Amino acid sequence: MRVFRSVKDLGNLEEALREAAEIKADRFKYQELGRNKTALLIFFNNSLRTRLSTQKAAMNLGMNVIVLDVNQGAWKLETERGVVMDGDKSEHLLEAIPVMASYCDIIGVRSFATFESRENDYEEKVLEQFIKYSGKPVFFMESATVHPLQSFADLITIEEYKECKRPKVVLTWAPHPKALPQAVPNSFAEWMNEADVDFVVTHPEGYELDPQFVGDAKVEYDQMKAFEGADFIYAKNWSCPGVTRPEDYGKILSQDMNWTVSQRQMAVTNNAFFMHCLPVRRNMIVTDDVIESPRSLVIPEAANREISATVVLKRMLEALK
Ligand code: AN0
Ligand code: CP
Repeated sequence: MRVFRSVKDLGNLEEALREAAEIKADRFKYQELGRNKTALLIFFNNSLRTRLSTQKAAMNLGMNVIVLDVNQGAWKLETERGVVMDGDKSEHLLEAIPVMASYCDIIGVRSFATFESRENDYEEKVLEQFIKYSGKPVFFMESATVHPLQSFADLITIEEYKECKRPKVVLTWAPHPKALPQAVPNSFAEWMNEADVDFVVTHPEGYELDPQFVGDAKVEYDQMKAFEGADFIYAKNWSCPGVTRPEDYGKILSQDMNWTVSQRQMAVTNNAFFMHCLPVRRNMIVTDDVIESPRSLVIPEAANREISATVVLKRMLEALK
């Protein structure tokens, strides 16, 4: 695997899930694979889980790890070609990428949507430059539009906890005070479309996800209806994807607290498990009692980030040979 951004990069999904289970049973099984190999993890944005779980995954495989917070201590990077660099940015990505690549074997990048332009974000301008100019395998640690390590961990978690063969999984929008990217719901929808689940998305009007990710998944605008009989509730806020009205891209269209996941909605589910990628704002996205309930999976879900990252790095190391 040279690039990891999509569910399709894993090939056969059942096989990938079997590999995840194998690694979870013995996470040091491939400790020799990463000997004298270096992973460079580059963060343009904050992180708790991705930073720690990916470092742990690399260590499971015997790799060395370098972590760089671009905005803390490194030179500020220009990402657009052709600009006169007379502002606060001292270095261009076009030099920085090959330099960084010269010190490592595999590169992970976190670079969120900026919301400055829907086109730039959805063309993945930053990540595409890393792929093009690094000459190294690149994995996405949440880009402008996708968060595949999260969705893989989410799918592993659903596999572990499901109580029937084909569970009903509901992705629900929930309110948040700040405009958040669409990367997590985009990827979650993309991965659920490939998984053996009955997948439903619910959100207020105007929050329609990009068709390349949501495909022909069922969209139900009535949240209570969507929750009926659900086995898994996956909550997340996202800002306007700008599908129907491009001028609204990245805007907050609703802060309706009726969408906060509480016992009121959970009561109509099939005793559903609650999931969220974290970090989560309590009593905006989900009430204290739901996130603290015995059916809340947020902690094992986050723990599975180590597993998804170990599988991905293992496959990238195998492709280096
Ligand atoms: C980010 C987001 O919503 O994409 C990261 C989630 C993993 N969340 C925040 O910025 C709060
Ligand atoms: N879920 C997730 O990616 O968390 P971080 O932003 O803390 O890495």
